[in-house]
Amino acid sequence: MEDLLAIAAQFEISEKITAVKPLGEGLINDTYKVMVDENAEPRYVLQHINNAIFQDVDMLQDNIEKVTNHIRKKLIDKGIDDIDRHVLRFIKTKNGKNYHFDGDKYWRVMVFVKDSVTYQAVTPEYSYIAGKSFGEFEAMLSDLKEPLGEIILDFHNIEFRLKQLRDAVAADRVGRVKEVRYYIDEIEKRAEKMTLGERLFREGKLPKRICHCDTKVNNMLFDKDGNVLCVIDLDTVMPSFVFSDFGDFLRSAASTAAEDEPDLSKIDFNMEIFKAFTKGYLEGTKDFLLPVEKENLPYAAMLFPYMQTVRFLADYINGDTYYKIRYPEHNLVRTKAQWRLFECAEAKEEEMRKIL
Ligand code: GN1
Ligand code: MG
Repeated sequence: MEDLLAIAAQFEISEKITAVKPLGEGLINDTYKVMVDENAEPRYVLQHINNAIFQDVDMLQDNIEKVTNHIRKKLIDKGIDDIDRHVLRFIKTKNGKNYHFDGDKYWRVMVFVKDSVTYQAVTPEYSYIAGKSFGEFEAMLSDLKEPLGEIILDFHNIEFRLKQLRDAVAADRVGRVKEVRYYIDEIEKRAEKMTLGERLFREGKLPKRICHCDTKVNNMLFDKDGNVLCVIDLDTVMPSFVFSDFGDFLRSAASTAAEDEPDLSKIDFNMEIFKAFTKGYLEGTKDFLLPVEKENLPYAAMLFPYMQTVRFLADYINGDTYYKIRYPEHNLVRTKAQWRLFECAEAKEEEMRKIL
């Protein structure tokens, strides 16, 4: 175990750090809270950047710096005070860098957002607010002039994700394919339908915009009165279809159970959440959203449980090399849960279109 106190001490932190403790439940990076007073809220957040996944840490941190600076300027222009609660602020190292490399691992530090809470599940009311906030996040970034690097190539490209699954199946590295044949076949039956977005893009009909690309419920900070403070987990901010932010939020928010719920009977796609989130999102994006984007929001709601099934399943077949797992079958359980969610969303496609 590394000396987390010593790592935190590499950053421009003037207070005396008293403790560093685990925080949150991301599947990729390891996150810690940095305490300067045991009886108060944490003051900073320390993160170990998963360098196997984010291989270009310079690009990663530069992207985040461009995004947060851009948003900060907009908020200042709008006269918002308490800026550090409305956009993440990263702390430089004592050498003026935006991350620290300890010879083995990469680390970064940001300010802990005061008096903030995260949720694993939301009500329709909170979904409406979240829809508006993610829409406004995209709107704020729509005039970002500096180009962002594509931090994970083809991150939300479903054709690419299907190819990864097919490669995993062909290699069958750990002999798990026979056990999951049913899911592979069901996925393949929908492959044509679910790759619509990539086709529209090639035909020049669908744009890419700067999106968050990890709009899970727990990537949004709320204050104690239910107002959204800011969006966190900015690693994957990059050009994508707006379907990414819309679909991935509903994948976590509209699901009536966790993404790794073993009891499939508990999983459904909640239309009240869909309705409320869509209303907020359409308000937040009213200045730029094209008809082709709006029309295909029900497709986006199906695409993300579908894509996440493909990703969890590929990782299971590959022998669990990407996502953190807590038990050997974890990626299989996740696959089944996401597939059930996909089927529920698919069954409600018409209803979604009517609501729109
Ligand atoms: C990962 O790091 P975390 O848990 O916020 C993943 C997302 C998946 C999600 C599934 C870089 O996000 O794409 O949707 O797990 N992030 C990356 O829970 O792959
Ligand atoms: Mg996260």
